[in-house]
Amino acid sequence: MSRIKRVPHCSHWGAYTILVEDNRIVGVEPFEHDPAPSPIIHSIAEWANPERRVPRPMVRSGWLDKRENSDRRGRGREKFVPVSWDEATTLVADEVRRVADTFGNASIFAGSYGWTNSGRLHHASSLLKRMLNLVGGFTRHVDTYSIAAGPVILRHTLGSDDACGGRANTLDTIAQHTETLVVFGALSPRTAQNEAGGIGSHRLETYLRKIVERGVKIIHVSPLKDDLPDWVDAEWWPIRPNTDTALMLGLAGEIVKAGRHDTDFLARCTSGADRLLRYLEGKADGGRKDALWAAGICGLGAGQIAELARRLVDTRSMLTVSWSLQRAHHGEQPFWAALGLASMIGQIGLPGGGVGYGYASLGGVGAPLNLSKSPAISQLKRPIDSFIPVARISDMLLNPGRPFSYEGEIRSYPDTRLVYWAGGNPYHHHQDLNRLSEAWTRPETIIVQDPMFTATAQRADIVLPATTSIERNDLAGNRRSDFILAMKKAIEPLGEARSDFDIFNAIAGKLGVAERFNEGRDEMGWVRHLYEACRDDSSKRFGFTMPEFDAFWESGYAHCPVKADHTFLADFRNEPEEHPLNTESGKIVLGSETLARLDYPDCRSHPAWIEPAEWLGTAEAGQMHLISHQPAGRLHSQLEAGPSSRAMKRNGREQARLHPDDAAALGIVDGQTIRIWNDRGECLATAEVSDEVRRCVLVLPTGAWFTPTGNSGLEVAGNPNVLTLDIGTSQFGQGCSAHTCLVRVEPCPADRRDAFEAYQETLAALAAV
Ligand SMILES: Nc1nc2c(c(=O)[nH]1)N[C@H]1C(S)=C(S)[C@@H](COP(=O)(O)OP(=O)(O)OC[C@H]3O[C@@H](n4cnc5c(=O)[nH]c(N)nc54)[C@H](O)[C@@H]3O)O[C@H]1N2
Ligand SMILES: Nc1nc2c(c(=O)[nH]1)N[C@H]1C(S)=C(S)[C@@H](COP(=O)(O)OP(=O)(O)OC[C@H]3O[C@@H](n4cnc5c(=O)[nH]c(N)nc54)[C@H](O)[C@@H]3O)O[C@H]1N2
Ligand SMILES: [Mo]
Repeated sequence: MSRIKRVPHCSHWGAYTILVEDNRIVGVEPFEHDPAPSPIIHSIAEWANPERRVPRPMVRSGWLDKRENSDRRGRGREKFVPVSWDEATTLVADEVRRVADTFGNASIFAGSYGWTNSGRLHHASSLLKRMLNLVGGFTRHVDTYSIAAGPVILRHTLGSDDACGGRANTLDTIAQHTETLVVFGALSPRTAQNEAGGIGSHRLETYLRKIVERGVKIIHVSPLKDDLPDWVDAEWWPIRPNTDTALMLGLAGEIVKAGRHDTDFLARCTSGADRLLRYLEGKADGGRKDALWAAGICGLGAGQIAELARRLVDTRSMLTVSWSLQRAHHGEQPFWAALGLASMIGQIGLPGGGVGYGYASLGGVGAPLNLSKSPAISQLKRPIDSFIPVARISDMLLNPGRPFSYEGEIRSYPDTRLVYWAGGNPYHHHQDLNRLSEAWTRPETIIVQDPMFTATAQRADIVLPATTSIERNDLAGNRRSDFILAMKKAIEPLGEARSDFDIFNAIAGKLGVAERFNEGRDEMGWVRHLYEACRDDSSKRFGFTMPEFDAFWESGYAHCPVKADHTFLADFRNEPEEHPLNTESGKIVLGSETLARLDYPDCRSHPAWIEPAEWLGTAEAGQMHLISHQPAGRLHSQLEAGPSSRAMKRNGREQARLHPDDAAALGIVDGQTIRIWNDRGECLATAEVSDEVRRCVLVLPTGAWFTPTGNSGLEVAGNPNVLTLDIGTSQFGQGCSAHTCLVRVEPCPADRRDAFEAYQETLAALAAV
């Protein structure tokens, strides 16, 4: 008779106990200390479904024959040939050596962006970088798809990116002190489900309930009403996408026009305020920036804007800005303009006042700050300094040697010969996937290491099957989580899959650096070692005792030392000279000497409204603004076939939300298949007609597995990245501009539907190795 085993585990969406019987997952129970567990925990059994897994190491047939001289357009078309692990790791090691010796290590691109699993030992891209740093290095990436424009501009204007990395005012102080809360974007349990590296307790709703109980006045600025839960009593301002900068500057200008800006705060704590004031007063480029000016751009009422401007200075006011706002063309501006507005109000550094970024974008932003070290395996020292801004991958592959600018410097793209991706899915995350497909034909060799046979893995030359986290031991934790959590092995590896650590250790062996890679530790040796480093740190620096390793491993969790009730920049506000910021002036930069010198038209010397490349202000009749936000029932493309993800689909496709008036005008009814297209691509989705969406806006979540069909390339699963725009936010930040995108929509023409079935056959043939 078999017995049910209880196995503590954790993922980016939280901790849970896996119930296992005979190597099968028979249930999942939420973590006892989690007040609001994520439904995604009930999808994890899908990892054990062999249908979407890479069964064994495989090599594309054309590459096996001709290596670097293969026809690279065979990627995603030719059959894969199974090989042994020994053969696969030899091929990989030989390729690393060949490219490094012939072209130099910068020709190896191992940025390998992606969320992988929450385990801190088997963190695929960290291990890849650790291995390659032992053999001469690689070209990496800087910043993330989540945030790039934002942290770049904040590092320059606040001296660090703490304000968008979860180190601004904690939500408990906002719940206690704020009187007027302006939410730009979302404060949503949808996104707060996840935290990079795991989360113990989901507390957003607890704080939101306190905010609601205290009767805080909430203004919600977003094209989508359900970016706030429906039980939060807020005034919804359905703004035109990508125009928040104008609203912020209009509010600031209105405050200045009334002479109510905090001149004392501006003088003591900011530099270059004159540049911004001149612009707001219309002395720089003609027009005064006030409520009327903003209303015309944002599609809101001038009266409500003027009234809010008064409220912001009359009450304790806090601005929260979602990360999504900077994932758009000129994404630096809303982050900087919010800082400009908060400086005019003058409440930065007061409890419940000022500005913060990314609340609820991840579950730990706004939670009490985790003070001690969080577990991480070292990537070791970098022998070379070659990088690209993360979202410039297609630009890099298409334009070797071409110069690019970033943070005020000019560098050039390397000549990429080898791409190694472990734990990320560019055919999920990158914009303009048809352009990426062209760029993908450029490197000589592409290696992908993933448990799943993703669109990216299907387009590789060498595919290495990694285990999922439930097939090995690890630990989770990060600087925004109040717990370190055990991730114990629940089931045996599927097929021939091996852990990321074992795969890289084997390749390191073939490259002659295994001892330095593994430092003599095996899996459990490392798990223990990473935990002990955190335990030591919390005891030495904070006198906080975490349990011994064995007790932690047995119970599945350990508390970390945290600081609640945190007010960002309180010390700086009180004594700016004693606590200078790491900026050009030591103060908050509202007018930048550096940017004045650089003289970029797309990132000027003060926060400014600069029209995005695509927006409703210049749209033709019938064009709609596409918002491709984060999917509710999964993390990105992960567990896309799991029950929590499938529950969000209709007719097997992602749902695209649009306003009833737009639907009526376009002849679309709820539940109908629609075709969405622009010059870059086309996809299908199921229409969901809803009055929670602003007019002329279409909301289609990311994460559907990229499924292009036959010759037309029509994408049939509903992946918005066939439509999105692949340009940098500006020459300064070079972030991704996913949220800047115009599309057209129509009921799906009948002939397009058959393409779906045809493609299913192609896929089945490809997988049959
Ligand atoms: N249009 C549009 N596009 C966007 C965004 C948007 O708002 N709009 N958002 C962007 C953002 S913020 C982000 S962060 C990115 C996310 O982009 P990604 O992080 O690339 O997306 P994931 O689907 O999480 O990809 C993780 C991959 O790791 C694999 N994996 C999981 N566990 C393991 C493991 O243990 N080992 C290995 N080797 N692999 C593993 C998974 O199977 C999956 O293929 O998408 C970006 N793309
Ligand atoms: N369930 C789930 N949660 C996730 C993820 C996931 O894949 N699934 N991914 C995680 C990751 S990697 C990240 S980086 C975060 C991202 O966190 P966010 O960037 O905060 O999330 P998004 O869903 O992209 O955007 C939030 C909302 O911003 C609004 N918005 C978009 N453009 C504009 C605009 O121009 N103006 C205004 N005012 N609002 C706008 C949209 O209505 C959208 O719903 O989410 C994390 N959380
Ligand atoms: Mo992200």
